[in-house]
Amino acid sequence: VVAGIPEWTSDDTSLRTHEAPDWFDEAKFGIFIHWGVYSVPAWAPTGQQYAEWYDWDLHNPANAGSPTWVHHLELYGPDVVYDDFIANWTAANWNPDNWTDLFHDAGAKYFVLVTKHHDGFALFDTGNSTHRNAVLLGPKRNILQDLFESAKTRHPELHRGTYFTIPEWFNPAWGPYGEQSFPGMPALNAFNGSCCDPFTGYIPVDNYLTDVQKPQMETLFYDFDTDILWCDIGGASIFPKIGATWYNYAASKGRQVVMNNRCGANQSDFVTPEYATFGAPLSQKWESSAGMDPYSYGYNSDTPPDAYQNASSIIAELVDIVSKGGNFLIDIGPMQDGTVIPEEREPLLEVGTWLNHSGAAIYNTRPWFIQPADTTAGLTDVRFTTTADAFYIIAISRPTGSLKTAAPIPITGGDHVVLLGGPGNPLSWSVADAGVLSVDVSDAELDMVNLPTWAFE
Ligand code: FUL
Repeated sequence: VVAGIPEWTSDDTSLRTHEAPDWFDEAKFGIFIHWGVYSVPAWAPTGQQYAEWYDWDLHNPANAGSPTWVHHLELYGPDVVYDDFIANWTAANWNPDNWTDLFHDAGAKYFVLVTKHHDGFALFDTGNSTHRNAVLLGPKRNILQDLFESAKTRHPELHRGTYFTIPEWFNPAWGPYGEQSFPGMPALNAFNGSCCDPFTGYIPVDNYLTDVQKPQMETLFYDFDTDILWCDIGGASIFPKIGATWYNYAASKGRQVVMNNRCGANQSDFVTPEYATFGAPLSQKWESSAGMDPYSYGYNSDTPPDAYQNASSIIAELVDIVSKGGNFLIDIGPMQDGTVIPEEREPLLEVGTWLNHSGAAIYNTRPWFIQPADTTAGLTDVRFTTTADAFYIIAISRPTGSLKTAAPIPITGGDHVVLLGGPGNPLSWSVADAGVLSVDVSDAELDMVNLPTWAFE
């Protein structure tokens, strides 16, 4: 029991009192990692389907004839099944330090590793719940452990999170619950009318919830001390029965943990729009996620290099999201050997450079949202954030002339305005009309920075 912190119990009334902690709200920017067996075939029709859904597109009879199914038949023939790719997931060039350095250099404050996607293949030791994992098969490494250890050692300030799917495609033990989450899910893997690839690594269990989900979630909670339980899909879930014990455990260690809205519970600490955003702040914390690929979290070899998001568009999205109270979880999809392709790595490093000079307008801020948000004179596209004693204006498009806020700003007592990332000289400004702020901008200065950001403090 920790003074001042309630003991959670496994009922909705109690669990509803749990909220996203301040560190999560203030972090704003995280990195998502989708890396698994699906990184071997690494294919989907670009812009239309997630490459990490390969197994589903291939083996659900309802998807016979899908672009992925056709691609697979042409390239590998009908006898190769998804689980045949397991042996080709080598992680041969994977150095977790390169990844955690990248997260840090990108300016992220947390990361979320996919520890088990819907294909049911875990990236950690799953004990006797299944042998379908990266310790025994494929890379033969405890990926989750190696990544968390690297982060702990090199960048302990990074919060460490875990994505965990609630259902599993084709797992015979999920079968009884299957239709709830994946309508049309067949009981067996079938391909091309014939049947069946085994669900490699499967150990027969009596109950998916108590014999698979429970021990695996508890491994994430207690062996890995995850800060973020980022569930997916929802549906039949053990979480409501075991979440309170996790919260109490974390609190007893002085940690505050957070869970999303896909855990199969009646409550959540934050909501998770996917490749989408909101038009205004919400009453609840939210976090938007997206791949740097136009429409895939896992690596898609079909995507042309110039289709990936560049740094300016990532920053613009981050700014937009943060100005409405959200976090941005941007995803990388490494290749099967562990390489992060330059199309994903380089923009992230540029985002880090921008955050280095302008991050004060992002981290630890609150939204200052006015309707309409983007009518500041001289700008077509502008966003605002604030702290107790600073006010930030971020221009998504290049402004001309002077800036003037469309409403009184939320702080008083500022005594200078500076362009972050600029030469540092104070700019001329004025506050009139009960708090409306005007700032003179110079073209020469604007040439120096991408997404110029002004601080009034
Ligand atoms: C979705 C999944 O189905 C996608 O593959 C991806 O993991 C995304 C973050 O969540 O629901």
